[in-house]
Amino acid sequence: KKIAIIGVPMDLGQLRRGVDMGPSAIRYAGITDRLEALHYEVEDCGDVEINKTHAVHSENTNLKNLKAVAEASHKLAEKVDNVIEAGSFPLVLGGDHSIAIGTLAGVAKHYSNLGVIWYDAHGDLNTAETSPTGNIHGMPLAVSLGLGHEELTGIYGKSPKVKPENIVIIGARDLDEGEKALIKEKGIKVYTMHEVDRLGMTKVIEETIEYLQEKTDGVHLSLDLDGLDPNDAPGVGTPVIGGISYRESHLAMEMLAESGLITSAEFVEVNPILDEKNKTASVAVALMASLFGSKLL
Ligand code: DIR
Ligand code: MN
Ligand code: MN
Ligand code: MN
Repeated sequence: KKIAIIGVPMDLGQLRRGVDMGPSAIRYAGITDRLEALHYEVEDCGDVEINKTHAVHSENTNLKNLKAVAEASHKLAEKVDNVIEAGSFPLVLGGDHSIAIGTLAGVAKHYSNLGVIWYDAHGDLNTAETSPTGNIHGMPLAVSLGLGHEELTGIYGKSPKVKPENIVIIGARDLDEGEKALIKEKGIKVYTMHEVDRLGMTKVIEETIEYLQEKTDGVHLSLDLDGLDPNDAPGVGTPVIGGISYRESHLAMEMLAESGLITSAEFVEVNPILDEKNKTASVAVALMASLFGSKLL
């Protein structure tokens, strides 16, 4: 039972500075100690280097900081690949959600039918054509489906990295028009907040496990802290009211832990500058502990 922590101090996938300090904030909140207390062998691999001097606007595209994001994604993919190769569970700490492009590229090399649980207020299914912002953190799931700029879809091997029928989005409540169209076109399974309210988190996770269990050979959890309600996770760049509660999120992590389904994970968008006394990083650490089997009794 080995876990490898990989920090990604990336803030170029969106416009609010400070999310690059997410990995530090999560380490400060005690992630290594929490996981070691659960009897895991934890290796902190340090941070992927982000070249901020490449953070310039590319020509012929509205994608902000494309070069820097692509370069970091490649480095992260390589790191994740090596960690899995060495027999460890990759636990990636963000950084903005653009890093999922690299994480999924590295993970996808090891599975022929990778499943993805996307826990987020947003769909992250925009492309350069549909994005209202040009921010790449709103695009990583589309990129992993093979949609978007080839400098991103082409990172680290085959594209697509994941099939639409192997994706489950949980917590969505701010979907852009192009994202809604893509969800319908591809038949992607989405539990918006409507379904979370209506079914309850127990049913949502039971159905998610049943949906992915048979057809996948590995499942990646990509958890954007803005999936949670801003009252519980205020330190995020794009908060959306009416989100998943702290307890519902723990329940989800606990059920996923019991299922043994998850083979890699990332926790992203923790911005300590926007936070209240490192509350959001602490919530992230608590959720990671639940994901790795921590119980109340
Ligand atoms: C928005 C925000 N849909 C965009 N996306 C965010 O810029 O594409 N994703 N915040 O987590
Ligand atoms: Mn996101
Ligand atoms: Mn989000
Ligand atoms: Mn939006």
